[in-house]
Amino acid sequence: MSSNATEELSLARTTQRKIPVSLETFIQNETIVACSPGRINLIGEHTDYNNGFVLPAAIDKAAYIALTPRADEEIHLHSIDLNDHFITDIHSVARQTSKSWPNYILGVVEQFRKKGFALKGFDAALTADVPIGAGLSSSAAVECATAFALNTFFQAGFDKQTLVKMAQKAEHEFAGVQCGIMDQFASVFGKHNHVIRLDCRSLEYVYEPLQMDGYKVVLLDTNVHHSLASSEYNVRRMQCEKGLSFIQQDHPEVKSLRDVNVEMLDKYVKPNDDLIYNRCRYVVDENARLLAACNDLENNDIVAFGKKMFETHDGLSKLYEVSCKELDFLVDYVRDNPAVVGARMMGGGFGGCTINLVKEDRIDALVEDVAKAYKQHMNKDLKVYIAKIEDGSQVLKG
Ligand code: GAF
Repeated sequence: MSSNATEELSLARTTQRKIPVSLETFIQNETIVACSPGRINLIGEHTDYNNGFVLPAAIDKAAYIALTPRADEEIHLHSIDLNDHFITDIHSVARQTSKSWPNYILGVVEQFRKKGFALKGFDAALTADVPIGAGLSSSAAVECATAFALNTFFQAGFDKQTLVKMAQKAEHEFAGVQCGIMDQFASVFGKHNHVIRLDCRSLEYVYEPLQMDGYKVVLLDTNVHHSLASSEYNVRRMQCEKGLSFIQQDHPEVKSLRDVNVEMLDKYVKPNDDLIYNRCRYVVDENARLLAACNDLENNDIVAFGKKMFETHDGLSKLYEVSCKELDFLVDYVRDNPAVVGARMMGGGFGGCTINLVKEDRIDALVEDVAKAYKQHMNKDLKVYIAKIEDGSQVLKG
């Protein structure tokens, strides 16, 4: 981190995103346009639903929704990117099994209904440049953009935290993933060039300036998304709860894995179940690792921070078992490369991106090398994104 005045000034800048050209034909006088970004997470993976800490940031890639009131009671959804249309009416808002994308909008509509708002007909057009299945939380981006647009539509006046929780509920109830709060929180609360150190229990947070002199956050996309991602995610959540229940028999005051230490795991979980022990051990280690990594950031010790990212990956791969051969390959391949100080899989797992801290002047050479090796060993094309850290949700036209 730097105390340089010019840099501090530029860190404080906010970004006004622009309405995508593809959305323009869907905009009339009374149309509301909102957007919400995808996210990265520097460290603290699978800790959010264990009431622990996370260190995410919102990125430049976002979902945009244009919402126009209709005179009738119908809801017409249009996905510009998928060139797909979905029609329902205000009395039939329900989780869809035939196609998934409408769920991310309808799930949020349902949350407004549950809060007592009488639904009204509308047209919604959606476009996003957050890659789907890349672990950058395209679903949270759509949910949060929808929540922001509907907040204006209903003149509901909900604060950001309420909208985050409504978007998370939509993911639980309509997408069927029992996610934690990280993705929606980062999407809404993101801040230009800052990471969010979020306590997922109290929802207290601090913005830490992300200044990594000479390094950049590079995302290497495996281009795979294994289908067990959401089912295994829910299984991990249950496994954490199971581990907790062993401890709670003697320690009812312990409310989540965030309150647990290794001694407790050794005493109460290990004798009962080795697999559950491994899952819980990863979470307990990761929470401690995140807190130590925050000190590294404070001390501007990017090398120490990066080392912890590799440790996180090893825990996710071997103890938590949410990695896959493509993610492991990408992390192992850069492990001893002096241009890379840290790398790990990011997000829920079973595909998507690795997050890498790479020396700026070595990025091109690294990408060329990794892409070639990835093609050779995994027979797949690598996609690469340089993460730009931007602001969270915005209403672009109210
Ligand atoms: C997914 C979930 F949506 C988040 O809540 C979080 O648990 C993450 O996986 C893993 O850290 O993105």
